[in-house]
Amino acid sequence: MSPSPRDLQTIESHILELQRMHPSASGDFTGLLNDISLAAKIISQQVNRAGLAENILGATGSTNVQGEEVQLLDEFANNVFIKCIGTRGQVCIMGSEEMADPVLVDTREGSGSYVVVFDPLDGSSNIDVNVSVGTIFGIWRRRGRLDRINDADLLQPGSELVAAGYVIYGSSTMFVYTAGHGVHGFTMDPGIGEFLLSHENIRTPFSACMYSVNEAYEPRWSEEVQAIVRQLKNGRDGGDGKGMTARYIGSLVADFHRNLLKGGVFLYPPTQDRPGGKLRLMCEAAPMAFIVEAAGGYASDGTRSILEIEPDNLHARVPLYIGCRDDVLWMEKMLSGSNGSI
Ligand code: P6P
Repeated sequence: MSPSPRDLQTIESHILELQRMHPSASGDFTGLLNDISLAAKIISQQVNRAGLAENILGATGSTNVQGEEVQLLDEFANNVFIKCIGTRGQVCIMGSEEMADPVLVDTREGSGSYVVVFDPLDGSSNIDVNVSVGTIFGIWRRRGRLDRINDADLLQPGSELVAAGYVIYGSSTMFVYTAGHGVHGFTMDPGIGEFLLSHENIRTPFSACMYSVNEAYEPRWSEEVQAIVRQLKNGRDGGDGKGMTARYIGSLVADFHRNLLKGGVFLYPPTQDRPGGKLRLMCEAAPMAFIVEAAGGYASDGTRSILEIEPDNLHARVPLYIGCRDDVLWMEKMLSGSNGSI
């Protein structure tokens, strides 16, 4: 059966359609999203060769601002992102999970309307064992037309995002994004090197059938979190006794993507040694919260919506409960007595 015209929609044409919805658009946003999809194609090509290519696998021997061992592919992905989005004039600040400080792209008055914060290769410790990894990005609009860029432009809450997305480098490479008009997924056709629309207007189920959490940390959780996970397994107290199944990959993009499509909840609660949680607000939690809410889900730090949180620094960390709306709201209620802390 010949594919319908819709079947052959590339990400570029999809983004252009979005631009047509805003007649006054300058085309900068369209260009930026296309630059990000170009970066994704380049990173995908290297990730898919990781086992074969010389000096692609393994660690660089350095650690990043997070104190994590930097993989060679982390560094590659970070450089690709900076080259693809930092040289076209749409961006005024870039923040990366791999870099301690933000990169100011241009301080001239009136240039660079957008701020991009990204995790170039999330879950990269899984690369050497061929487990899916991903890229996460959030796009904010510059707040003021100032002659100097400042923290007010960079440190914005998720509620101010204009777009967010992720790329999952898995059995296939998928680019998933929202610009506030639904969540749409594009699958890479390696034969033509294009992302083609494959999952239009993704909606996540209201209730979850699976939960994702690293249960090795159970002894270090609060009693409230321990009670939540017990009830995720066995069914909510007073409910039908039907519990959920467990799925945990240890790569946020992979766990999030599966839960988004199938209906699940992902938890990264605070622990005694990590009272603020592990995941980064600006380059992980906020973009994923923006996406899941656009798909009908919800994301919380245990006390409030992730999208409400004003970051106090680029690398601020938060506890994260994200996925099907009914289950995350229930978890927030269960935690309300503990105000989410340990
Ligand atoms: P843990 C990867 O390092 C990451 O940032 C996320 O992709 C993932 O969800 C989480 O950390 C896994 O953390 O402590 O379970 O290994």
